[in-house]
Amino acid sequence: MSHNYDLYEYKSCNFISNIHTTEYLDELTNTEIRDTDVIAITYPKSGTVWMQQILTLIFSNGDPAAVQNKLAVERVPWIEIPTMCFLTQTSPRLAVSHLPYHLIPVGLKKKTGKVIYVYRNPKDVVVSLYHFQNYITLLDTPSSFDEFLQSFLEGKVVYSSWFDHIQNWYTHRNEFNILFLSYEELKLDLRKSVQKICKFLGKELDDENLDTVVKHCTFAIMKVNPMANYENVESKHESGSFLRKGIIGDWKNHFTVAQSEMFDQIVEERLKEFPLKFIWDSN
Ligand code: PPS
Repeated sequence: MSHNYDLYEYKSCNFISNIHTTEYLDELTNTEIRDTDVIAITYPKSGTVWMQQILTLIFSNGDPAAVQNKLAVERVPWIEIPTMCFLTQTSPRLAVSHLPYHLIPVGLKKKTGKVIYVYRNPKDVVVSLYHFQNYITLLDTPSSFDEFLQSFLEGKVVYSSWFDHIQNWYTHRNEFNILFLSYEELKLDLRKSVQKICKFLGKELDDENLDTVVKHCTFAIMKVNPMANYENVESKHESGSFLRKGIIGDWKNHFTVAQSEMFDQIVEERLKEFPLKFIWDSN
C-alpha cells in the first residue's frame, strides 16, 4: 500500500517521517526536565499504552473518568512526537517514550524526574510489532513473518535494535531515577506491579482506589475503552485492533522451531551476562 510515511535514520535510530522530525528531536535533547516528570520508556510493543493507562489512573487516585474522557495520548503523550505537546503539559507531566538512551533529554540523566523502563520478552515483541505493521497505515506491511523477523534482528525496524535499546538503558541505569519492570510481571500480577510503581513514585492509594486502577488496566477493560484502544488510528483494514491479544507467549503461534532456536542463540550471544531475565510463557 502506498502512503506518506517512511523510516529514516537520525543519529543511529530509525524514525517515521511525518511523525518524528529531526528539528524536534534536536530540541528535545536539551529540553528542561522537571522533578515531577514521570516518563515510561519502552521499546515498541512492550507495554506503552498499558503504562499510559496505569500512570493516568495512579495520578487520578483511581478515578475511572480520567481514562474515559480523553485519549491516552492526550493524557500521557509520547515525548518525541511534536504534535503531542509534552513540552506544554502542566506538572506533573506524565509521558511515554520509545527513545533509545542516547537520544533522551539530558536533564533526565541528572536524576531529575522519574523513569519507568518496561521491557517484554523479545519474541512476543517481534510478533506484536509484526501484527502492528500489518494493521497500521503508517508502517510498511511485512512480506512475511520470516522476512520481518530478520529485519527485527538486524534492527531494520522503527526505533532500530531491540538489543541496543534494552542494553543501553540498562547499562546507564545509574544515571537515572529508574525502575525496571517487565510486561510479564504486569501481566502475571497487575496489582503487585501497580503497588511497586506507586512505591517508586511515592504515591499512596487505598485498597479501593488500587482496585479501581487494577480493574481499568486489565486487558479486557482497556480493549473496550476507545480512549485506550486507539480506535481513531488509521488502519489498513477493519479487522484488528491496537490492543490485539495481550498475552505472554503468543510467539509460540508464530515461530517455527528453527526460528525459535536461531532467535535463542542470538539472544544468548547478544545478551551474554545481561542480568535481566525474560519470561517466555505464562507457565
Ligand atoms: S506501541 O505501539 O509501541 O505503543 O505498543 P505498546 O502499547 O507498547 O504494546 C502493545 C502491546 O501491549 C499489549 N497490551 C496489553 N497486554 C496486556 N494487558 C493490557 N492491559 C495491555 N495493554 C496493552 C497490546 O495488546 C499489545 O500486545 P499484543 O501482543 O500485540 O496484543
